[in-house]
Order: sequence, then C-alpha cells, then structure tokens
Amino acid sequence: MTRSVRTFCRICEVHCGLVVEVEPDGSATGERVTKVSPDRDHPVSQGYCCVKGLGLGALHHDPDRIDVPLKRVDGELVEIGWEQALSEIGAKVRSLVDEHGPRALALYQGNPTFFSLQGTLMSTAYVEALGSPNVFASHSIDVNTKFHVSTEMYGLSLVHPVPDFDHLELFVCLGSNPLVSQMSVLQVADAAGVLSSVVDRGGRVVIVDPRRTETAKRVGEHVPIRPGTDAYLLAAMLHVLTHEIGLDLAPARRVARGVDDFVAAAAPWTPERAESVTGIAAATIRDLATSYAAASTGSGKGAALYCSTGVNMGPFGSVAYWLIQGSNLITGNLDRRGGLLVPRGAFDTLRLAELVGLGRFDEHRTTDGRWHRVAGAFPVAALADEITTEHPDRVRALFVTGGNPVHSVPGGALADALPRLDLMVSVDLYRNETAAYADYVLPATDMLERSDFPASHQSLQIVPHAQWTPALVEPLAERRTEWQIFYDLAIASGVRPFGTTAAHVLPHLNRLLRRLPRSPQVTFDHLLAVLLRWGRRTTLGELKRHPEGVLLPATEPGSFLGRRVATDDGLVDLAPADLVADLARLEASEASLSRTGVLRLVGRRDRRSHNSWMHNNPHIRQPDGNTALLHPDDAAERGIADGSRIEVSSPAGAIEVTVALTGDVARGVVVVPHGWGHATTGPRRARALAGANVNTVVPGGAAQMDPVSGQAIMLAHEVEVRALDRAAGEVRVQPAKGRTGLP
Ligand SMILES: Nc1nc2c(c(=O)[nH]1)N[C@H]1C(S)=C(S)[C@@H](COP(=O)(O)OP(=O)(O)OC[C@H]3O[C@@H](n4cnc5c(=O)[nH]c(N)nc54)[C@H](O)[C@@H]3O)O[C@H]1N2
Ligand SMILES: Nc1nc2c(c(=O)[nH]1)N[C@H]1C(S)=C(S)[C@@H](COP(=O)(O)OP(=O)(O)OC[C@H]3O[C@@H](n4cnc5c(=O)[nH]c(N)nc54)[C@H](O)[C@@H]3O)O[C@H]1N2
Ligand code: SF4
Ligand SMILES: [Mo]
Repeated sequence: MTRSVRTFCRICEVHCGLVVEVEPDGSATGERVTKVSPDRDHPVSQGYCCVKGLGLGALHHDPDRIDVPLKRVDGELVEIGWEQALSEIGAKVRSLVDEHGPRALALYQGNPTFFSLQGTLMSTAYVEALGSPNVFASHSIDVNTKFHVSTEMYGLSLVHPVPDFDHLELFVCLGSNPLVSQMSVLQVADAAGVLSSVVDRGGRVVIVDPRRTETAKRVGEHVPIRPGTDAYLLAAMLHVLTHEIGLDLAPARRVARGVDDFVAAAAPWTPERAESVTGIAAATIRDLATSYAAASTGSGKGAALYCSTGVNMGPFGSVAYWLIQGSNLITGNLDRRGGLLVPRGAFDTLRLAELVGLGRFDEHRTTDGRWHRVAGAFPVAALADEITTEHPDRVRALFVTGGNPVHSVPGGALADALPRLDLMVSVDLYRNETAAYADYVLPATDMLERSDFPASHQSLQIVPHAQWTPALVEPLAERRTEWQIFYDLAIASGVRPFGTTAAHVLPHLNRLLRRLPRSPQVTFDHLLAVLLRWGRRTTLGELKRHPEGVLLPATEPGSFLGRRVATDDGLVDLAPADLVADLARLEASEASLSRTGVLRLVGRRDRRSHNSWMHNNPHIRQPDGNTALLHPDDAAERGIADGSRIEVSSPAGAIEVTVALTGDVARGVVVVPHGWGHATTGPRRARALAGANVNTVVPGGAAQMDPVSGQAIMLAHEVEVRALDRAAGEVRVQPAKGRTGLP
C-alpha cells in the first residue's frame, strides 16, 4: 500500500515541510520513494520549498550513491564489509593514537553535518572520547566571523539576533541573495517573499551587493558596493549616527559595556572617506544612516542591519559583524519589536554540548598556538599545516563527514597535505573530490533514512517551531547513520563515546549516555526525548502526534538583554579587545581596496545546486557549469566577448570558464560560483558537467584568514582575467591530483 509520510528537508536552513510518498516494489527493502511534495500543512513553510528538496527521492535512489563500505587496494576503491572496515579503521586509529598521542586524530565536519543532530553529536563524541581536540568544521569557510563575534559580545557562539520582519520599517541586507540562498544564520521560509511583504506594507529594503542579484531585481533598492569594503560602509554609518546625528547612548550604557570604545571605532570614517573605498556616494551613506536612525528612534517602528556570506567571507568579516551587532544595539533595535529578537528554541541549543559532556577542548589551540576553536572547531584553513608541519602532535588520521574540503577550502593546500596522512576516511553519500584521497569511504544514510531534530537552527527561527521526523524508509543496501557509524568506530577504537561526561551534566542524561546500548538509533531518540523534556516547551510525544510540526511561543521582545546575555557580568561587550585592535587593518587596507582598474573575485549560488553536492541529482535540471559574470566595459578593455572562454587567475592558480557579460555586475568585479569542477573526480553524472573549481584561484593559508576568527578570506581577492582562443564548450581538463583509482 502507498504510504504518505511527513518530514522536513535538511539541505538549507529553511527546513521546509515535505510530504513523501512511498510505494511497495520488488526491491531489497520492498519500497520505493515515488514522490516528494511540499507540505501545505506545515505551520511555517506552508507549502514553500525548492527543487533541491523535491529531489530528495532521486537522491535516495541515485545509483551513483555509495551503498557499501569501500577500501583502497592498489589505488582502487573496492567493496568490503562493515565488520572489516570498522575493525581495520578502529585498529589503525588505536595504534596511531597509542604511538603519537590523541592529536594524531582529526575530524572535519562539513556543512550537511550540522543539519543532522545524529551526525554532529556522535562524530564529535568519537574524537573527544579518544582525547583529541582536533575538530575542524565548514563553518570556518562560512560564518566563523559571526560565531566568534557573538562569543565575545554575548558569551555564546550561537546567539544571532534575527530580524522581526513582521514589524520592522527598514531592513539593510549586506552580502546575501535571499531569493536564491534563503539566507543564512536565520531560519525563514520564502525569504524573498518575506522581504517583499516588508516593502508591500510600506517598509524599506536595501540590498547592498556588488551584483544586482536576483533578489535586488525583485525587491527593494540596490546599492552596489566594491567587494570587501562593507566594514568601511558600516563604520561610516556608525560615524553619522554617533558623530553627526548624536544618537542618545544612555540606553545602550545600561545593557552594554565598552560603548565609548565602540563609538570611537567610527571616528575616522567619515562618509566622504568611506566613499573612496566602498564606491558608495557619501550622500547615499548619509541617507542610509539617517533612515536607520529615524526608523529606530522616536515613532520609528524599528530597523535591522543584517549581513551574510558576502561579508563573512570578505577581508573584514568579524569587524563588519561586530559593527552590525553594535549598531543594532546602540540604536535600540536589539531585543525590541520591529528590531531584532533572540529566539530560544525547544531546548537550549547553546548548552547542548555542555549538557552531553562535549566541548571540553575549547581552550585548546592549533599546534602552532595560532588558532583557537570557534563554536567547537578549529579553522579548516589551518588543517593542511596541522597535517604537514613536523610536530609530535601532527595530524595523521583524518575523518571527513558530510564535507568536501578538497573542493570547498581555498588554495588547494589540502590536496597536497592529504596524501601525507596514514589514514583518511570519508563518510559521505557520494565519492566526492575529497574521497579521491580516502583509504576508506563509508556509506552514510540520507535524510529520508534517519530520524532527526533540527537542533542547530532552533535559536535562529523567525517563527519558533519544533518538528521531529522519523526515518521514513529503511536504509538502502549497507548505508548507516553517522550516529551508528561513529558509535561503532568508537567501540572499534577501544573507547566509549561520551565516555568522559563532566560532573555538571544532568544526572539522568549522563546515565542514559553511559548506558548507550547497541541499538544506536533507539538511543538517539531517547536522548532527544530527554533534551526536549529538559527544555519544557514540547515533548517528543507531542512531536510524534504532530508530524507536520508544532508552533512554539513567539519570541518576546525584552527577553534577552539583562536576562540571557551569557557574559560574566550579563552585559553585552561592545568593545572586545581583538576586534578593536583589528580596526588597524581597515586603515592598512584602505589604499589597496580603493584601487580601481583591477578585478576582484566574488561568488554566486544557484537555486539548483548546493555548494558542491547537488550536481549528480537526476531530478534536477543542472545549470550549465559555473559561468562567470563580467561587466561589458571590463570585458571590452580585455578583448573578451560574451559567451567566450576566459582564464581567471591569481598567484594561487588558474581556471577556465565561460563568461557572460552583464551590466548587473559592478565594474571591477568578476563573479564565479563555487562548488563546480568535478571533471576528473566526483560522482559520475556531475563529472559530465562543465565547470571549474574556483577555489583553485582563491588563495589560501594563514595569510588569507581573518586574524580574529580564523574564517578563510574567500572574497574580494584581486584576480586577472584574460580571453582564451577556445570556443565555448571546448574544455581542457586538468589532471586530478590525489590517489586515483576512481572508475
Ligand atoms: N540554492 C542554494 N542555496 C543555498 C546554498 C547553495 O549553494 N545553493 N548554500 C547554502 C549555504 S551553505 C549558505 S552559507 C547560504 C549563504 O547564503 P548567502 O549568504 O545569501 O549567499 P549568496 O547567495 O552566495 O549571497 C552572497 C552575496 O554576497 C555578494 N557579495 C560578494 N562580495 C560581497 C561584498 O564584499 N560585499 C557585499 N555586500 N556583498 C558581497 C554576492 O554578490 C552574493 O550576491 O546559502 C545556503 N543556501
Ligand atoms: N570559493 C568559495 N568556497 C566556498 C564557498 C563560497 O561561497 N566560495 N562557500 C562555502 C560555504 S558557505 C560552505 S557551507 C562550504 C561547504 O563545504 P563542505 O561542507 O566542505 O562541502 P559541501 O560541498 O557542502 O559538501 C557536502 C558533502 O556532504 C555530503 N552529504 C550530503 N548529505 C550528507 C549526509 O547526510 N551525511 C553525510 N555523511 N554526507 C552528506 C555530500 O555528498 C557532499 O559530498 O563551502 C564553502 N566554500
Ligand atoms: S533546500 Fe529547498 S526544500 Fe530544502 S530546506 Fe532549503 S528551500 Fe526548503
Ligand atoms: Mo555555508
């Protein structure tokens, strides 16, 4: 009989409600996913979703998925059984840790890991149980800036006030393309629709972006900016607020410390001075700042400044986020209706690690002493050095779960470093580019095959709600959940995960974790039930009765400041020392960022792909590779024709892509999407697509990391662009690095 079951998508932050139809068939599991549709009864997404979510059935049945454990033998990946894989890997890890100490072991958690509570918890528990602090994560090539700044200002990495879109009067959006990406570090369904409704009720939406994006074409006003210069714009807006308008700072002083030092940060940056760096007219900067002040004070209904990856990945991601958070606070918008609110979630995600006894390595640093952990992980841009630098503690065994760092990290250093490992294990759905370096590739379940609760996003919800999903179907073939894989790896390595829970952990949770039985799937739901009971806002029983999800109480204005700020004195720190010190870089980079006549590299996302991993999905009509975008005048100066092949290069490397000329892109900017270039490695269907990996051109290494947060600087680098003689479609494939042996 056909079953129709409810679940939610876990590809991006929206977590859209979905209805999945499953029909009996003659396969090994006896069932087939026949249809995925949006769930109109979902209390928040209400029928909204995108093609990636609708492709989950095709992802589940994709014949190119890895279905059994693989081991590299004489360069080839060959099929082996789970018993063999676990015992061999466990024994190798044990001997490396015994010989070289716990830091020989490292883990990289990629983006999908954080959309799987099972994967996040158990993979972390595995390395921590072996005594290693070496967790690296994709948030250091995405949002480390935000996590670091919030840790300093609010005492917790996951506090990110979310805009009150229903009431605000002005929304300034820097470095995000909501229509395509659905934004990040906040959870809102149909982001562009929500922004349109702000405009429809008379509000103002300003999109600050070097490109007239899909979003900017549909909603609000577009303000083009020179790449990498948002911090100068924000400093100049703060200058107008504090040095020209003379904002009343008394309310800020009651809830924050460091107000004067924060205001002083803006002193040098007059709108006139910022104009020559940002390319935004001083009058426009003044207009933005005065509208912001007017919307925030007196009878103003509230305003919010927001930034996303276009700022995070730039040269001043941390300073920019700090200026945004501080400006939202001193204008009185933080924790007020119409400004920004701080949601709680069904339980306190922020204390989750502490609760389950993880995160005990937060004081540790990389072996060179240079980088600290942010939100529980070291920056992945430092990983290559941790592998290659001669040191007793150098990394010798690496697990990569739900990630593709060879592709996603700039500079290419990992491709040179990974062959130096004694053991490399990839846990993934596909043989991606990183798996080309793996000794073992282990098949993970996809989201239809595992139960879940979206813990890492619950404190970022515009509309607070909770939803639990069961595993909808039996795992196909030999696929296993990360919960089970890393649990079994721990046992095979001679340790128990969560084995060292600290004394402050809730006693009943501690007991539960210690009893972790052999059926890990059952245990995950037990753990979740305890966490939800502890949060007192809903129960697992209630979520099971309402598979479409339940609404939680709306976030109350006034519930954060003076109540939930987690700094020692309960005050927001408006002037963390490292951020104040980093202001010197603004002065130092002013001249180089003001340079005209050069081209700076930025990125772009596509509705149909997700970083490097939707390109194999047969349900999705794939884009034609990663076409670069260039302004016609910049093209003319270089003799480049529309639709021709170009070379984009930097001292780090060069790629060939096809170019489209468009006035949507500001002068001095070249746009190349990331995640492409699977030509010689990567899953089968994706390999057939044109495209090149832009991270070959983006320079990597310590010099290209945000000094305060360790975030890789991936935008606004100067690049050369030149015409190639080749016709469009004619591709020269560069040989792959790494251990080969892929079919
Ligand atoms: N369809 C789809 N959706 C996705 C993803 C995907 O790959 N595909 N990825 C998901 C992930 S992992 C994330 S983190 C989020 C990211 O979500 P967003 O942060 O919204 O990411 P983008 O869509 O890349 O938008 C970034 C914008 O910043 C602009 N930009 C570049 N440089 C600068 C600059 O210096 N200043 C300013 N002001 N703007 C600049 C770019 O032109 C671009 O329009 O999206 C998520 N959603
Ligand atoms: N130049 C440049 N580089 C960028 C960016 C950019 O804008 N420009 N964006 C950055 C951003 S925002 C991000 S988040 C990173 C992403 O960087 P990564 O997380 O390192 O890489 P992804 O491409 O997201 O690869 C995710 C992998 O997880 C696998 N996967 C999917 N679901 C599951 C699952 O349930 N379990 C397991 N085990 N595996 C699964 C997929 O098959 C895929 O191989 O890339 C960053 N890199
Ligand atoms: S990928 Fe698409 S369907 Fe999935 S959560 Fe994001 S917007 Fe929704
Ligand atoms: Mo991301």
